[in-house]
Amino acid sequence: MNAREPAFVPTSRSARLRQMLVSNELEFMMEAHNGLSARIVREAGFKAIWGSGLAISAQFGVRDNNEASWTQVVDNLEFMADASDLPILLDGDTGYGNFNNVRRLVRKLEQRGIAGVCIEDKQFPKTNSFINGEAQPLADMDEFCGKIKAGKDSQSDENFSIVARVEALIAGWGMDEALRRAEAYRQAGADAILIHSKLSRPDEILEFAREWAGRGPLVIVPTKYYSTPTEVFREAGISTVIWANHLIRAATSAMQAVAKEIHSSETLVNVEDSIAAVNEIFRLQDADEYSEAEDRYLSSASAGSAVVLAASRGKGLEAVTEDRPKVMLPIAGKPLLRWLVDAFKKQGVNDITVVGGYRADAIDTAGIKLVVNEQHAQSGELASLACAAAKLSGDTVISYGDLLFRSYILRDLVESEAAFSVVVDSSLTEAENASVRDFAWCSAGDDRGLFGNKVTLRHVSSGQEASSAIASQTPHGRWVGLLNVREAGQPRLAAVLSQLQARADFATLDMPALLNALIEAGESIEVQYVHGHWRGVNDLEDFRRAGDFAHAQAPFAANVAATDAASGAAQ
Ligand code: SPV
Ligand code: MG
Repeated sequence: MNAREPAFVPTSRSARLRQMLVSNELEFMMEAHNGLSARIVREAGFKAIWGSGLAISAQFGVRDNNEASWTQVVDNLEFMADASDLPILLDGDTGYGNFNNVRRLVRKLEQRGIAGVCIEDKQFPKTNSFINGEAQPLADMDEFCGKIKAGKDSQSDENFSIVARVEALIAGWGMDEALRRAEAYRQAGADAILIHSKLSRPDEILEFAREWAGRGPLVIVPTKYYSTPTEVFREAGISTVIWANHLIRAATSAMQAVAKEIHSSETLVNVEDSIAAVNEIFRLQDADEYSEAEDRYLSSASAGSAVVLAASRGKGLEAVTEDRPKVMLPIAGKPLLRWLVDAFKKQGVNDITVVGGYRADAIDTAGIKLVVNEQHAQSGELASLACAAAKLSGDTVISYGDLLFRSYILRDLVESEAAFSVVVDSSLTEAENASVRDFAWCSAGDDRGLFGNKVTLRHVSSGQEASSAIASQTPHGRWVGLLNVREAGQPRLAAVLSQLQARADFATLDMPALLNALIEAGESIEVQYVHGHWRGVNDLEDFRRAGDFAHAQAPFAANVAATDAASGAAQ
């Protein structure tokens, strides 16, 4: 072959295993014993996996004496084959019975995508070769040849490999017997011979290889003669080296050390930095692929996502927010954020990202993803929103973090088909003081459902603007802090947000600035009017009243009258 031509890599696993066996290069196989270790073997760069009988038994916590049934082994192999696209050579012990068991085993292995099986010339049930190997009876040679023939005759994939393992050296029957058996197995159709030794030096393996003289591929397992330089195997013309049990042993010592440490110290703090991060486990499980598939296949079923802005301490609430952000203030027995998250979940909005800032460490609400606006002290709502830019896809509700509302408000909002829609409270048209923002001017006032008119947003008062022409007119209500963006609106939202991000004063901008920029960019923002039925928590008085409101939202609340009070609701 031309040295510059890349080696042809066959696509099927069985063809790849066969190529490894027959190639003139020294090849290597690494033990794996479950799906996770199979994936780790692939990532380390190995070309094939040894499905070790010892390691698979050990991970089940049973002995290497065929205590795990062969179907349990095959089920385990299925996880390994799913987790890694490498060829797997199963250590099939003695073939789990006579020729007939081997036939069925080969068919089942082919069905599960296993590339080959190694069978050893001992008797069922076997014992690991390193446990009193001399005492173990060998199989009758002719009977074992029948098993090899039966296996080869029952494979439907021509590349499926059967490796015959010669135990004569282990059992103390001598070199001549080992060679006699190996030749018989080759003639019976074995694709390779595994010659096993329990000596700490490679001498008998090397002698065997010399006598064998390249009659067929030779596979070795240097567990006991591990200190032999690999170059020696290469020079001896060995086809494949199996590193047979090193991952189960590595896992065992790591688990023993960590279990012992946690037990004695009664804390996790000493081990956290020296073990795989939970995210590393997720990566090995390919969790990202699941999320992508969810986006692809579940988008219509899922009710979208939410981004909750929760970075602020809360002006006027300093007395109660020393150790927590405003969203973690307790309202009627649970944090404000919990009420909000529960409200989202009730509408099937389960993918909830909260942007924290001030005392984000105190946000420990279950069922959310937390991102942190590290610049919260010097920046405003849009800077916080930008921290969650990656979450702005699909149907998304953007919400202030300090809201309580009746459930129909969110239900109606998420059901809106408009690319952009907001909730405006028409009961609030007068500010208690000039600094209050979020007043909304719309294309028409609230007709309280009489005419079913479509109303759009024209302007929302922002904390930044000095005064605007429209602000001299009475507003139509107050934006409550809920914006629904449909998937179709996301690219436009992203475009407007990035224009604003280019501005020097971006750090000071609030959500109304975004709504106004969308309107200026020609977007239509649908208005859903409500009349009360929500509360914002902006000062101690709001905080006090929010408790009554929240109590009334709880199931079977007695205090229903409190729910209708809308005055003072403010963001
Ligand atoms: C195994 O890995 O289960 C083997 C190799 O059979 S050995 O344990 O070295 O015999
Ligand atoms: Mg074994």
